[in-house]
Amino acid sequence: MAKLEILETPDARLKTVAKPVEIFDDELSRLVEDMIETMYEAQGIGLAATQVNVHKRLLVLDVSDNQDTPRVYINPEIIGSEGSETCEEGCLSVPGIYAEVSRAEKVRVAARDRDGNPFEEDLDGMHAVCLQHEIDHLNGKLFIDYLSPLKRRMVIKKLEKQRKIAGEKPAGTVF
Ligand code: GNR
Ligand code: NI
Repeated sequence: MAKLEILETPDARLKTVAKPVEIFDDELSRLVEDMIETMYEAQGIGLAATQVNVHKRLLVLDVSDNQDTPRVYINPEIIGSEGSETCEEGCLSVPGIYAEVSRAEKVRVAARDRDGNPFEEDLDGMHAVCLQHEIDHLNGKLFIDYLSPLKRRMVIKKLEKQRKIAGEKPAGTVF
């Protein structure tokens, strides 16, 4: 198993629209396992292939309390939705930023599992929020794209500042 590198905004590769998975083979299974491991290591509740620079329609998530129930969605499609709900979101590709986003409250999703078998599910709560967030990644979209232009500029400024601080040597360190 291998931990994968997670792309961070403003990396243009995060804007790539992912292509459907056509071949369900061992290579895909390995990618699924690596994505699950990467999600847990990064302490995320979801991860889209786009975030690890693989532009295939595949995502993993785990919204369970004990982080012991990974779920895999390949070629996911939202085939029904109802209601709307606002939730504070974060993203491994937008570190340190949290903002309220409004999405469908309940969704019905059609997808395939890692063996290529189709399934459908009705989701709500955090499961529905996370699935919609991950499908956005597959379409090249980030949660900050929903913010007003002003708020988004503030977020980008904050990210630049965070990055500058992270790149500085800690005070007193002699190299
Ligand atoms: O870890 C994550 N937490 C989260 C919180 C609220 C709404 C969505 C998410 S997904 C995010 C992991 C991530 O960036 N997935 O793409
Ligand atoms: Ni994300």
